[in-house]
Amino acid sequence: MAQSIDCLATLLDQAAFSAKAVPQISLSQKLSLSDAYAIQAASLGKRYERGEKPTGFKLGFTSKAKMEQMGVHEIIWGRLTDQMEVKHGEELQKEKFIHPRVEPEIAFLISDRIDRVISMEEAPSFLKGVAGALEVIDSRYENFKFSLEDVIADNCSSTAYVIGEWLAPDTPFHAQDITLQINGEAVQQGNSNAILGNPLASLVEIARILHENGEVIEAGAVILAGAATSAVYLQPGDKVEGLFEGLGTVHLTVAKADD
Ligand code: OOG
Ligand code: MG
Repeated sequence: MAQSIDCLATLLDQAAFSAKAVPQISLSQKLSLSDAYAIQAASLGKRYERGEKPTGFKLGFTSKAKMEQMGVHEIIWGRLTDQMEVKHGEELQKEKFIHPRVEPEIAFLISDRIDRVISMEEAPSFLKGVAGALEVIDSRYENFKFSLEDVIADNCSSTAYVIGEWLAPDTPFHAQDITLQINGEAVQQGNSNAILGNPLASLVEIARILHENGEVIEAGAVILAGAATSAVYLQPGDKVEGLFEGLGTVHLTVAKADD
């Protein structure tokens, strides 16, 4: 018998909480897109009950590199919480995750509540800041494999994020080179225009999708525009740097295995 939305939300929440992978839901039951977003909302509800606070939204599969790496070709969105934010100088404990990967992103800080569709021309007026960022994703599914509906239900693999220094919103972030470096070696290279042609399009897109879903973006929210390159698995002791042309460097350290 098919499991209920709430059972599946508990399954995914527990998988994240205990860092233990579960089989893909789509292998045993059919989910619609609206079921998938309902599971996501219900599983986040469990985090809020434990005291986590929403901090914003993320988009996924906004670049070709990501779509091809994961075999999903539609834009998805997920929810960020304060517990996912890696504070300055904090190390990531790999054992708290299943199989974490890191990817470079552009982040926006929202200045005013957005509760409607906005155009590309007016999008800059909703920005309080822009920054380079690193997102850590950790699919709760075995082997990091999923269908479109599976990954949406799993809050789009969201697990942690680091934001670089917030810069003025008129700092150029379009068509800027991005390099993901691990232990001093460039492991991914891309450009911010790989994100929907311009990362600002991610903001326009999420405003539209959230409006259709009856959700709003609050002032002070963080938006992760989606990775510009493929994601790379993290190992204990890794020193990760996102080098963002015009936006500076974002650092993330994974604790050594014996720390
Ligand atoms: C899903 C999340 C995708 C992005 O930036 O494209 C994403 C995944 O790849 O596990 O965060
Ligand atoms: Mg991402």
